[in-house]
Amino acid sequence: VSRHGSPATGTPARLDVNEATGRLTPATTTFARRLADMRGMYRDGEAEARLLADDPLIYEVFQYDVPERTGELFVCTTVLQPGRVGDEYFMTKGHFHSRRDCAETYIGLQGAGEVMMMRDERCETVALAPGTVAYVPPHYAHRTINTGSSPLVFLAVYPAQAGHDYASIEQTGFAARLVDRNGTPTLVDRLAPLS
Ligand code: M6P
Ligand code: ZN
Repeated sequence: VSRHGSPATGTPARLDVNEATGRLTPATTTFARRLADMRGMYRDGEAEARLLADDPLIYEVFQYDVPERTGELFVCTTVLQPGRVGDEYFMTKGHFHSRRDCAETYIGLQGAGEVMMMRDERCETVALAPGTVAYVPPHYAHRTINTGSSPLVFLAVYPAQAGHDYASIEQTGFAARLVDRNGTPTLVDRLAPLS
């Protein structure tokens, strides 16, 4: 899946967000990640294997591309489905920015979830919902997690030169996980035993 489509020309634009679907128009890049696209990222391998038979859609991204130069801003929406792999909530892959000095802002539009952020192997979460803004400072890896029962939709804005560094998240993951413990989203260590 191509991460970037054709860049818009950098002229004034109006973008529309469909409140029901989260779809951004116009979007020059759209991509979807299914469970098979993030194999090994959830703790419960048996639950993952069971779900892979249907390979559920986890999330879609609708992005308005701009030239990848300093000063430009990417704008995109993400629609993250509700669900769990074992006791672990559906989540995005998560990434650092290739340019570590680039921040990001998430604006909640629908649903309820958390943004997990990590620096130096320490994780914290910030709630994301309609009417809230989560600020991801430079140098923090970030991932969103849907803790609700409907799609989590949010708008992201980030510097065009930021880039996505997935490698370290694919190798060692985040230091913490967000799991359902008797109906309550609970932050546990990455290696905590399955409940
Ligand atoms: C947000 C932004 C995007 C990111 C997307 C999905 O919309 O941070 O840059 O691509 O979430 O997250 P990921 O790239 O980690 O799969
Ligand atoms: Zn980012």
